This record gives sequence, structure tokens and C-alpha cells, in this order.
Amino acid sequence: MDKNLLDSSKFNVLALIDPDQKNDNILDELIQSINSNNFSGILVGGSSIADNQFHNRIKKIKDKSTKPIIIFPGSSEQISQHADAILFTSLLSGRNPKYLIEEQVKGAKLIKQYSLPVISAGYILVGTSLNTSVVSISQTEPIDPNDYENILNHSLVAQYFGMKYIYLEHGSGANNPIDSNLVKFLKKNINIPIIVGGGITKKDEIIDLQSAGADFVVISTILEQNPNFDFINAILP
Ligand code: 1GP
Repeated sequence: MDKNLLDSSKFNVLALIDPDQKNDNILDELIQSINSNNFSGILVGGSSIADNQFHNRIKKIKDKSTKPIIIFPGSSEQISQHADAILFTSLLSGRNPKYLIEEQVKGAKLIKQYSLPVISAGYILVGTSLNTSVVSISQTEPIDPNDYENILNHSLVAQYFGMKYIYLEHGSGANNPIDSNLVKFLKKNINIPIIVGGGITKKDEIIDLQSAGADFVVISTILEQNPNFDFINAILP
């Protein structure tokens, strides 16, 4: 099932929509622009949602979108039947049991009840900034981006656990993307596909990450800031 949804035999760009109140007035335009552009799917999720409207918003996104909808849950509260799959992550770079295993245990029953296809991924936070929302919500520190061996060891853990992907996260709104040399290094040393997100805002950056061996890139903030079709079309390779 996940093979069709996240097809790593080709390069993919995924849009991430934070189903938060702050995006309500751009949501229709953004979904339209994503539908008409070359995205392989839409991730839906966020580390903190200001109200309790997650379920209504993901339903709206699912109803209006022509793309596969994959939940990228910020917590076990973000599990919905209005999706095609769920990215089932464990924050392997951190040592907070809540995001390593506890939220997953809380959510498992509902995932089964909804028969949601599960796509497992080792979620690895890399960077130097302690100001990102993923750092403050997860209460974990990112791995030093220059410590390639440590990042590789975490990636191998994901692979050896049988996870289908690693997700290298630089933090939403990061000033720049993860260094493509790191992606190149990991690509040589692991054999599961690599998803890269955080701080990607330009076409060159997407192409650079693709050339380095990223199988998927995820973009969010730049889409929220510029939801119109032409702008989005211009940054996609
Ligand atoms: C997805 O957190 C990213 O992994 C999204 O990052 O908001 O910086 O695009 P941006």
C-alpha cells in the first residue's frame, strides 16, 4: 500500500499542511495550488494546534484535495479516518519516551480501528537551533549536523528496526535546509529511502537535495507564506 502512496522509485516533493487555525484563510487556495502542481502527496500534521479543529480541517483537506493525504502526526490526538495513510514516526534522535514510544502506544488502537495504512519512519532531528517548535514541544535536542557518524548510527537503527524511511528534520522554518553532503553520506550508507524537511524554500535547494540522494523533500512554511499557484509552480523542479 505505501509503495503507491510514497513511491521511492522516483523523486517526490510532498506538501505539508499544518492543520492549524493560522492557516484557515489560505487553506482553499493552498489546496488548489497543491492539486494543480506536481506534488506526490500532502502531509497533514503539526506540533501544536491552537484549537480542537484538527479533525474538521483534515476532513476539509481530504475532501478538496486530489492528492494522497498522509497524516504526519504531532501527537496521538492527530489520528483521523479522513486520510489515506499515517506516517508512523518515532523521534529516534531524542530521548524523550513520550515521542519515542508513548504517543505511538496511545494511538495504535485507533489506527487499527480506522484500518489506516501505516508507513513507518525513523524521525531524526538534526541542527543547531534550539528555537524550533519541534525542539520545544518534544523537549529533545537535535543531533549536531556535523556529527555524521551519530546521524548515521541513528539512521541505521531505523533501518535495522525495519522502518521504511528515515525522515531528516531540520525544523520547520529553519533558515536553510539540511546540508546535501549529509544526505549524500547517508545515502551511501543506508538502504532505506530518505525524506528531508525543514527550511527548504527554493528550487535550487530541492534540486540539490535530489542530486544528493533525497527520495522525498517536504515543504511547508514557504507554501503557507505564498499559497498562489504561480509562486509554488516556480519553486518546484
Ligand atoms: C517538514 O518541518 C518541515 O519536515 C517543514 O519545514 O516549514 O521549513 O518547510 P518548513
